Amino acid sequence: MKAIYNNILNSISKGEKLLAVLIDPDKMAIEMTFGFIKKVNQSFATHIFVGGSTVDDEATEALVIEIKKNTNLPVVLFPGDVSQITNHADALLFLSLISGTNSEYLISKHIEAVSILRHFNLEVIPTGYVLIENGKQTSVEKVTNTKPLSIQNVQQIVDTAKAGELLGMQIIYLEAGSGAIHPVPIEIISFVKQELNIPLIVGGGIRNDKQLEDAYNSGADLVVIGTAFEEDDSFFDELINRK
Ligand code: 1GP
Repeated sequence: MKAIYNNILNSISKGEKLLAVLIDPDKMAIEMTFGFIKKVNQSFATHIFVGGSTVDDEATEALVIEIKKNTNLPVVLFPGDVSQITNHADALLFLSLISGTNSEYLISKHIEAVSILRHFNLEVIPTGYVLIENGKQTSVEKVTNTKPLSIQNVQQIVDTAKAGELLGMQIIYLEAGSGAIHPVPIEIISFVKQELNIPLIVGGGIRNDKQLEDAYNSGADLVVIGTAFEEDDSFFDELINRK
C-alpha cells in the first residue's frame, strides 16, 4: 500500500518533475473549490497537498472530500496538526521537523496520531521536514517554536537532511515556509540532492516559472506551490503553457 510513494519513485526514474499545488483549508472556501480545482486539473500539477499551520477542526476533511469529487490527482495531507488527518485523502506526509529540537514536532504529535491512523487506510509517508531561513519569520516557525537552519551553514542543512534519510525517512522536504521572501537557494537544493538517495521536495516562496525551473534544475523532484496560486490564479496560465 505504497501507491503514491511508488508513483513518485517511478516518475523520478523516468526523469519527470512533479508539482504539488498546496491548498490551505483556512484560505479556501468550499464554494471556491470547484473552480480552483478545474484550473489545477488543466495545469501540469501532479499532486494536490492539503494542510495549513492553523486550521479549524473538520475544515480539512470537508475540503478534501470536495477536492476528491473534482479531480483524479492524488490528494496528500500536509498537516500542521493531528486534527488535519482525514481518511478521505490518499496519503499523509508524516512530517518530523528534524531541523528543530521541539520534541512535539519531532515525535510527540506522531504518537498522538497513531490512535487515529490505526483505524485508517491512509498511505503514510515518513518525511524529514527541514525548515530553512528565508528572510522573514514564517508561520511554521511561530507555530512550532523552532528556528530555521541558517542558509550560511550549508553543511548543517545537508547533514540534517542526510540524518533524516539514515533514520529511515522516505522523503526530505526542504521548506522555506509559506510566503517566504526567498525560496530555498539553488545551491542548497543542489548540495542536499547530491547527498540523498531518497526523493527531495522543495517548497516555500516559489512565485514564478523561473524559480520553479531553478528548483527543478538544481535537484528538486517535487516542488510545492501554494501562495502564488492563492494570490493570483493567472499563475496557472503560465503552467498550462508549459504542459
Ligand atoms: C508551504 O512549501 C509550502 O509550506 C508552499 O509555500 O505558499 O510560499 O508557495 P508557498
